[in-house]
Amino acid sequence: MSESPDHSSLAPLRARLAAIPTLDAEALEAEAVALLGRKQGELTMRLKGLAALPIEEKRAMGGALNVLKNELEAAVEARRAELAQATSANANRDVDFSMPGRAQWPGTLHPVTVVVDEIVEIFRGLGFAVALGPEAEDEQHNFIALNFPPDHPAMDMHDTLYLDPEGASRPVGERMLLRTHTSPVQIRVMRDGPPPYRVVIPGTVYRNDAFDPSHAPAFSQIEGLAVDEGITFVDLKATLTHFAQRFLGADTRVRFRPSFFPFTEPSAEMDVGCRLCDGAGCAACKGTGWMEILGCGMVHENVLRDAGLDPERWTGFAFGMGPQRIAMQRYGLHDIRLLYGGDMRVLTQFGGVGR
Ligand code: 2NM
Repeated sequence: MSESPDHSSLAPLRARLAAIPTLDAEALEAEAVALLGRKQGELTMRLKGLAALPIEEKRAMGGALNVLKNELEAAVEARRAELAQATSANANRDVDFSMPGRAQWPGTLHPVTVVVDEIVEIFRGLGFAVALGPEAEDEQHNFIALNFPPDHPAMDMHDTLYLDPEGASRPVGERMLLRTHTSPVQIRVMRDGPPPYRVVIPGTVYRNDAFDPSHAPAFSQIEGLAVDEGITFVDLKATLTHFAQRFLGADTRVRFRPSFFPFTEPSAEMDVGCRLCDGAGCAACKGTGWMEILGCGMVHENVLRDAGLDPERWTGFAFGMGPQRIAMQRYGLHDIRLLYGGDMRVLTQFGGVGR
């Protein structure tokens, strides 16, 4: 190409060279005739026109036309070859190149996954590691090691999904069940080796509840545990306040209310200022100006002792929260069932991308 003299009268022909149709055999052959046809072809006509030119111009233009003719012939041949290949590759296929493409349908993360990932990332930033454990547990890890008294109502068949009904005859403590919280994983962490521990445990937990607007038989939980020398309620408050402000915004207000759990003493619920009414009181916060976001407390000394830790040396705090409830608060959903069954309206509105 670089050999061809730059002659402006050849520009329109060069433009047609670039535009030779690629996918339409009929149009290609018509253009080949229009350009290179022996009788009326554009190039033939120009070559014939050379006769009228003075000798100097005749030589220059003749050379340029011959170069262009070679290029045009090569280009037409190349397009013919491309077409032949495309045609044979698709010979046995019913391909319609004019059909519009199918719309892309990229997947999204479930809104609960988005919430779980965000929570885990905040605690990872504080030095917490992720720990995981089995969903089929024994009563020992799920209840007894957590300071539940043997007659606690949560251990009733009405509340907990027991596995292997014949195994109900096993000794209390050895019966198998679907874990009702992720706390048994904390027990496993503590029995696995000496403190310090800083772990968060995301996972699915099970209760003997039917689906209704506020209950599901299987749902997610995230719990956390920090045990070390000298950990106090101040560490609990500072850590969980930091979490709330990272998760909901730096201006988020928190309050701790006394509560009760068998495995912590003292125990508390942490509320955050309602974002919808800014604390004034609305339907979302039932007029209180506050929304409960998690439960927490200092690990009960019975739990530490049972896990082989001396409560005079080691202390710790623990907490637990429900990502479905948090996702419902965040996305304004009033029925937990919307988060189950892959409802595309929920997934496309509130789901996230990437992981
Ligand atoms: C909660 C609230 C408060 C908790 C305690 C423990 C353990 F194993 F360390 F004793 N695990 N999880 C805990 C404490 C969980 O969930 C609402």
